[in-house]
Amino acid sequence: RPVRCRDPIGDVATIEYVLGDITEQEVDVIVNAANSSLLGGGGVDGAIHRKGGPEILAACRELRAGHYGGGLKTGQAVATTAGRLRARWVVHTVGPVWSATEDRSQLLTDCHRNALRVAAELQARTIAFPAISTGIYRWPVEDASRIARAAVQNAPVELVRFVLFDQRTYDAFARP
Ligand code: AR6
Repeated sequence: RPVRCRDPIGDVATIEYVLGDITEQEVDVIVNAANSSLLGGGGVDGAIHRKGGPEILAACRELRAGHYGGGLKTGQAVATTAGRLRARWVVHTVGPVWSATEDRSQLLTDCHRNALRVAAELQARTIAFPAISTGIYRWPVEDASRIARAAVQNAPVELVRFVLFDQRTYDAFARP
């Protein structure tokens, strides 16, 4: 059963935290923690393509054949259909790989802000984010949660939902 927690400091958009699977969410936009190829991968990316079906990959291939011939750069975001998912769109973004020697936090902020901008352009009102970069890209979850929460302040939508896949990640994000 999803656990919900309302963020008391979110001012414009409601910000909530759910322990669960992002592919199940009934929101306008689901954000995918993709890679620059846009052609799929593991983690949440793999789950979105598996459950959303081949229409999403077909749309990604079209992007690669057109404006995104060189792939999607880290921090940028682009929308496709959500295929068979309950959401209307998937917004793909590429998180930075964690680095112990270089501060890449602006790129993690950019992921969130650019995904929100694309969502607003689509006139989406509700959006769900996974914990971008905290899996295969190894970003420490406490630090990633601080950056992600700050990045969605004053979001141009009605609802921002962070969907966290395990208890430890949920606890980091939902902490007051
Ligand atoms: N719902 C919500 N969160 C999930 C789900 C799900 N169904 N599945 C995994 N997570 P990751 P990254 C969590 O690795 O670190 C891919 O191969 C997961 O537990 O998916 O940004 C891409 O193609 C973790 O908390 O994304 C890239 O190559 C969070 O989602 C690379 O991984 C992010 O983990 C991107 O790595």
